[in-house]
Amino acid sequence: MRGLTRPTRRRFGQGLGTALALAGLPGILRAHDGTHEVTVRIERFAFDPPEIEIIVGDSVTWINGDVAPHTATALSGDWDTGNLERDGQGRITFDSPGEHRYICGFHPHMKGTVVVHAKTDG
Ligand SMILES: [Cu+2]
Repeated sequence: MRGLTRPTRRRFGQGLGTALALAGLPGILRAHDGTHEVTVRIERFAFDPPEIEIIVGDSVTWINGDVAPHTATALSGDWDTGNLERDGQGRITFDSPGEHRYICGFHPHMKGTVVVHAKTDG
């Protein structure tokens, strides 16, 4: 950092702030080693199971067993698996506690919930 001009330093600071803000969003970060993986099947235009509970740091993989394409898309807009063709998989890692309701982007009547619990001590 030594020797940087002031405008350069300010730009660097802004960039870092943006990166940290993105890192704080659930679902943006990739899975860490040693965390749990949970699978949600998509069958007959439904998420199975429709509600799951996980711990911070866990990942959820959606697998589409239908011929029709589906997505798992957070109502908050924070995360989205993107289009999943038949047998396609989409994986999201949850890095902060909260309740995430989601739908299929193609079929909004398909609803699911991911409840992310904080890590407990011990
Ligand atoms: Cu769908």
